[in-house]
Amino acid sequence: MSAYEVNFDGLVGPTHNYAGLSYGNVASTNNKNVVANPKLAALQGLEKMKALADMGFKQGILPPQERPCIATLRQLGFGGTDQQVIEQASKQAPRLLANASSASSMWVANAATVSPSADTADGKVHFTPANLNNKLHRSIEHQQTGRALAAIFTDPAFFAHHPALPMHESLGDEGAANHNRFSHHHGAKGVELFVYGQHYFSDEPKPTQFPARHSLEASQAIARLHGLSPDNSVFLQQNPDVIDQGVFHNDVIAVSNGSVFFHHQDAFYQQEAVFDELRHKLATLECEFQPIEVPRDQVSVSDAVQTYLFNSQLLTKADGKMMLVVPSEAHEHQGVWRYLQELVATSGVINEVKVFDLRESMRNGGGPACLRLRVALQQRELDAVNPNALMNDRQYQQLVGWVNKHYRDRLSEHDLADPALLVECRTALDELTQIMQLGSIYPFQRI
Ligand code: SUG
Repeated sequence: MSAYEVNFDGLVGPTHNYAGLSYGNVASTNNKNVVANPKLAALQGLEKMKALADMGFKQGILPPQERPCIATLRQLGFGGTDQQVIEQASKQAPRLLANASSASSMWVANAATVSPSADTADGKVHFTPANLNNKLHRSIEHQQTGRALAAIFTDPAFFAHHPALPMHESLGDEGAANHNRFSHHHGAKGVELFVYGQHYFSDEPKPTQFPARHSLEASQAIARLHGLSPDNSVFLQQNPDVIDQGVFHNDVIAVSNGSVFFHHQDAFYQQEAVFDELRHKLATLECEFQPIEVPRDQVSVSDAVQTYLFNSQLLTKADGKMMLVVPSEAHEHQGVWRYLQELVATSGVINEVKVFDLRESMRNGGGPACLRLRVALQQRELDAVNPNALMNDRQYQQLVGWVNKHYRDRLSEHDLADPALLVECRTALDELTQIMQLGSIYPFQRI
């Protein structure tokens, strides 16, 4: 039976802005207070989804969340009407309001970890929303993420949904951005590679400047919950030095597809032993591990962070060759672009590069790979997915019209105090639940 990798992209929400909320994410810090264009951001994302769908790749859509998150602000003691909650928060605690207003759920590579049915003990696709506990604005995403996933992957015969892990640094979980899967083809049993920033309960090295958001303890818990076995799970530590240089998620420095692992020479700590383990476990599945290592003298870690070369999507085309989807920043950098030209000419595996302008998301540290959650599905599982969450001409036209109707083309941190923004967001999401047939996944009162 056929199987596919479906890339579900996060639809950018109406409150997309630059508030500098993510310490350790260089782009987020550097672009604090830049005026954002939510409409353009959402349209850039939709354009990527549509272009990939048109090329024949299976493409899904994940809805944004309600922001500002009134429930969070109420939990923090702001009361009265929703408008009064925003007014008080903007006067008394504008940084809390900024955290409650972020559209960060767009980066769905952090939404959850997904294990395909070929890998799990019960033969179901398993989902665990990431707790994202390292950043306040992201720690409030997981419940709504769980509701959205459950509204799209509904059938319990095929899909198993877990709650997020407990909210503590020792169990910090950033989801699929730190998760790679290797397999012969998308439907075959694979080996799942969990990359973590720190082994919390240990004396192993840790970054000294920026936080290690993701722990080994979290990765091991997810592997247990998803029913993976020691034969098909492997754990690898990120190099703490690269975290300190701005590699806050592993997908900023590595990307996998099939049996290929495209990664930077400095990405990992004690790489060799773990690569041997991967090679060995894959060999038992008759799959040959193919690492492609980018040397630091061709692309520095700083170039990788600046251009997001590795935050690319590596996709298998109909002819079996692979295409790398990169952001325009990688095209504009001479050295990185030279490297890519050489790669395409010589690698034999990756023979095409496709460039997308995702500047609005990139300014917050989110490239092509951050915007998508990979879900490998067998045909019967794909048939069970809510069809309105899949991209096609009709959904594209509807969503472009929806964005143009509801989104602002200018948003600064100052604008977050405007109570009209909440009404706009709710009106937009109310209409979106109908376009995507999501049922009542949003907790707010219908307008
Ligand atoms: O978690 N940025 C996100 C970017 C996430 C990128 N995802 C992956 N690498 N998979 C983050 O740091 C910035 C929001 C702000 O500053 O307003 C932000 O949350």
